[in-house]
Amino acid sequence: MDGQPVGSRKEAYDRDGFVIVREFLVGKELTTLQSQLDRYIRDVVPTLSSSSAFFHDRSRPETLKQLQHMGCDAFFNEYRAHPRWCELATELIGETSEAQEPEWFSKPPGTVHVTPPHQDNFYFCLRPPHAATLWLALDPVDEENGCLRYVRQSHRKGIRSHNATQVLGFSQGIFEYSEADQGNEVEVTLQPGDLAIHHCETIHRADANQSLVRQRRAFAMVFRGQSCQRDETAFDRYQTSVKAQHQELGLDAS
Ligand SMILES: O=C(O)CCC(=O)C(=O)O
Repeated sequence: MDGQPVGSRKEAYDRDGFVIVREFLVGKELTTLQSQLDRYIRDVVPTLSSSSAFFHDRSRPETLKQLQHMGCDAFFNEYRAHPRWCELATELIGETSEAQEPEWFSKPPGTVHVTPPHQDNFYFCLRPPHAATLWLALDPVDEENGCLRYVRQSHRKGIRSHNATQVLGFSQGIFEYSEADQGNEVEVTLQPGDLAIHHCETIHRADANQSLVRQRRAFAMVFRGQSCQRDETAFDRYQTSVKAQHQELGLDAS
């Protein structure tokens, strides 16, 4: 996707279920975040349980593909309150919003790792669905290395049925992903420091990284509006399916 959407950011987000903010982080702010991520991966990841750091192959550190629960680290816990992120999330969600624990996503070159079509709120179970994911590119991201693909306006049509996948980190996906969904996909091409923001009910997916040399890394924070409540029954159901997947894959319980 090239250029800014027509209209204000909030209008585009409400209409399409996503919006792109180019050069959201530049210069020292971007390099500081990148060097803190390097530190975290070097010093903290080796101490984490297998449910906080996902690898394609744990014996090969270069195959690290996803980090969650990053609030265990002082820098990343404080980063949740970063004013520019909080102000943008509050503007788009339309109410005061708070960041959850930061996450990191990677599709290391030479691995086959697709992101199945899904809606984040199938996982979060928030009512009303006043939440958004802010996804910051750390590398140039395009079709070759597995850019995000959003289904335009899918956030207005409710939660679709999801089924268990074999993909660690994305335990549930939409199996009935139609040609119409594919026809409404928007490919999100980004440069490092560009930000893609999606509503928690926007369907999105990504292909595997086809390149054998290019990285495809991103840092993300989910923001929840203050009016959101978690539907605990639905969330328990989801957690049970995640635990079953982790057990099947031989990961630590948590
Ligand atoms: O980076 C990816 O491929 C997936 C990210 C994602 O699904 C999300 O942040 O909601």
